[in-house]
Amino acid sequence: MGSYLITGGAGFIGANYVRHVLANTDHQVTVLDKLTYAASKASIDSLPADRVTFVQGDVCDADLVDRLVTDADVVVHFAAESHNDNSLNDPSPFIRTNLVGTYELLQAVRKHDTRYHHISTDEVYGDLELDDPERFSESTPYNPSSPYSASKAGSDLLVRAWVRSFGVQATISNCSNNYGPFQHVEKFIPRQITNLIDGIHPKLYGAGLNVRDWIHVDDHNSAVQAIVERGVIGETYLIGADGEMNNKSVVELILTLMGHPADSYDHVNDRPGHDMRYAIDSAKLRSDLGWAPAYTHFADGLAATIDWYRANEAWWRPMKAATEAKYAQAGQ
Ligand code: NAD
Ligand code: TDX
Repeated sequence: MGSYLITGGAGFIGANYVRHVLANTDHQVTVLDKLTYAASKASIDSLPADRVTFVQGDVCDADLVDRLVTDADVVVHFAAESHNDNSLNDPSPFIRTNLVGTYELLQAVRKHDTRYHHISTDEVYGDLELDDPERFSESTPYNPSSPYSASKAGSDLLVRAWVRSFGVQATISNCSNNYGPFQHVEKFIPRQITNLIDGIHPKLYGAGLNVRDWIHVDDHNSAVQAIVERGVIGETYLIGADGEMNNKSVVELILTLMGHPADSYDHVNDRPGHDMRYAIDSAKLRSDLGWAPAYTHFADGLAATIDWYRANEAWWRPMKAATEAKYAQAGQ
């Protein structure tokens, strides 16, 4: 039995990861989360108190981070400012949390020689043309487009430098777009599902031809666990489930699954600098660590996600009005 420190465990992927660790290991978990607007304490409130300790705090708080890392065998760092649209309106919390927060964690795991896994995104690689035959791989050069992706790219590079210069016991994963339960309604898929529940048309940025490579959050987390347990120190692993689809097709599928005509959506203002396409080649993860996704049919995972939002309105309702008010200001 070991002790995991999971940062950002009250956010979307982190909360699902805490559940994954509880269900699949006998480890104790401490969650460190600032409880920003993106968090929902309710996502982890019902978990067993004898296995999960919650600490409200900031990853930029060096003393707190050092104290929590002292007691941890493994640190998995999910905490971040995560939404591209917000990073275009105000980059400052992205620079602070994503860069300074990662720096503080690296200093602490360096001091205590603690195993560290860094959660990152495929957006660090920039974007691909729609007809590019290549996908992102571990050797693709970094080329981030937005303040969010630039801050994540910088945090990845800090990890690589701390491995090389200080021998920190770290691994990095870069994953594609996640969907599933407990995702904030600002994000594309839950925004459209909850809009339809509220009788509002889905909102497509621009022409909707941008492609994302969708993966169910449980598959992301099973890959993270494989890397934590069996990954080679100093290595980067790309996580993806061959789920490329353009935004228009995703909206049409949501509309169909929810019993509406497939064309009843609105086009709204495009995102400035909008990345065209992300696509992950996860061959290294599959061959080196024997990982494979459990969700191989996007429509099935999406239908289950729609059911979850229908059944858990009490979870997302408190965030919905403020989120839509912010989008309305941007004409989105
Ligand atoms: P999220 O926005 O849902 O959750 C982020 C969590 O971090 C929140 O609970 C928030 O309160 C917490 N947090 C923010 N600033 C903090 C700080 N200074 N100190 C402590 N806690 C803080 O994000 P998510 O979608 O769950 O993403 C988690 C991680 O996965 C991020 O690192 C993100 O870059 C990465 N990622 C996300 C996706 C995706 O599709 N959502 C894909 C690939 C990688
Ligand atoms: O209402 C919308 N309409 C729309 O067309 C919203 C919210 C988004 N979009 C488009 C923009 C993107 O092309 O849908 C796509 C997905 O948008 P987001 O959910 O905002 O995700 P994205 O910007 O692709 O980034 C996500 O995946 C990578 C996560 O938010 C990041 O944290 C992760 O790193």
